[in-house]
Amino acid sequence: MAKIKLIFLATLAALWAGVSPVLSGLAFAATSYAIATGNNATINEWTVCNVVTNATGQQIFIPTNTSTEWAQFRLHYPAGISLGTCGPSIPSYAYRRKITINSSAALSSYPVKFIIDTASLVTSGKMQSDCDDVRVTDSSGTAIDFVVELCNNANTEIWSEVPAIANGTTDIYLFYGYPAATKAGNGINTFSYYKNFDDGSLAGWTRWVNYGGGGNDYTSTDTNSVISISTTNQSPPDSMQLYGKAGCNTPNVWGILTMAATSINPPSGTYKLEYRQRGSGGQFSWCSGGTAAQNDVTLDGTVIYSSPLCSYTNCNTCLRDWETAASGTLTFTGVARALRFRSRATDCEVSYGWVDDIKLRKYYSPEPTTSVGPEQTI
Ligand SMILES: [Ca+2]
Ligand SMILES: [Ca+2]
Ligand SMILES: [Ca+2]
Repeated sequence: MAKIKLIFLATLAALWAGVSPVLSGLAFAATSYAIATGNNATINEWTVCNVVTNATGQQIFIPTNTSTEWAQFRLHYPAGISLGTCGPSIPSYAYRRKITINSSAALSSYPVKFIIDTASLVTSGKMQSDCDDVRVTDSSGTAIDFVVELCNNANTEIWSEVPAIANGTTDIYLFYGYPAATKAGNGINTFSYYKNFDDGSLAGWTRWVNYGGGGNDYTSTDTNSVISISTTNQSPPDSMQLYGKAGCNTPNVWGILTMAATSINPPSGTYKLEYRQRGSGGQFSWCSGGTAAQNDVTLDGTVIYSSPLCSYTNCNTCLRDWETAASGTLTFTGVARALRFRSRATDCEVSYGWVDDIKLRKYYSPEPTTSVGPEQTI
């Protein structure tokens, strides 16, 4: 019995290490109790709140989300201690998670990304299979712009344009669990430029042909040059397809097929371009001797990203499968610039690929990091 008591005291001491103001005069209450109105939870499991405060609001307990810790708390709940505010709520929503942003600078209207396994949430019936019930708010519950990419996936990316990020930590909240919710949020409101082609439209994009010095298969009417919205064999669906073939009779001359958006003109500042790509380059052509194929991106004619150079000799290793590609740091000064995605090939080679989820976003280095808190039942 004495040994058990010692273990208990040691555990309690460790549990309350650093919170000495409340160690004296503990009065243990019953092992079950209600939470004050407004905390939106019941303390019958260990994912209710992330912070517990005493009667004066002093933080005294930060559960690490282990059943042992919460069991200790339940058994030895001191009088005069109440749960801190768990966080905002949205009517009809069942679940909430706190997303903690860590930043080394104060940033405004800055898009941050966090990753969450929505496939598991869909499987367990907690989230709509199309992620329509996803919402994001700031710490006061005010809705903020967001977009969901790769819904129903183990690595769903949710980008949120946070109005004010502090130098230090900033909390935002993810909500889900409302079967009647309709889709909200979009990339256009979240980023400085966004295109995911999910509307099946190439509006805003024009085909821009460059012979790269004389390639002979790329013309605006050549059937070897294909630009389309494609939904075939793709995940995610609905992306921009670029396809082209270089001439076989003009060796060592690039043919270039380009889709251009010339209206990229965000406020002055530092940015990064990011997008997904699949199957870029490296496809063996029906002619022998194809030597090079490549997709790249230019801004005012300067290459800001290149896929690996591929040919029939390394075709298998060159295949890409919805990898995320990104430019380096980009500077805009309030002048519209020409953004172009190019499919390039030379010497009988074929280059094709798909591009999706194109986003131009504010960029600060080092980028803020995010961590996703445990699910809280509202
Ligand atoms: Ca739905
Ligand atoms: Ca916005
Ligand atoms: Ca898409």
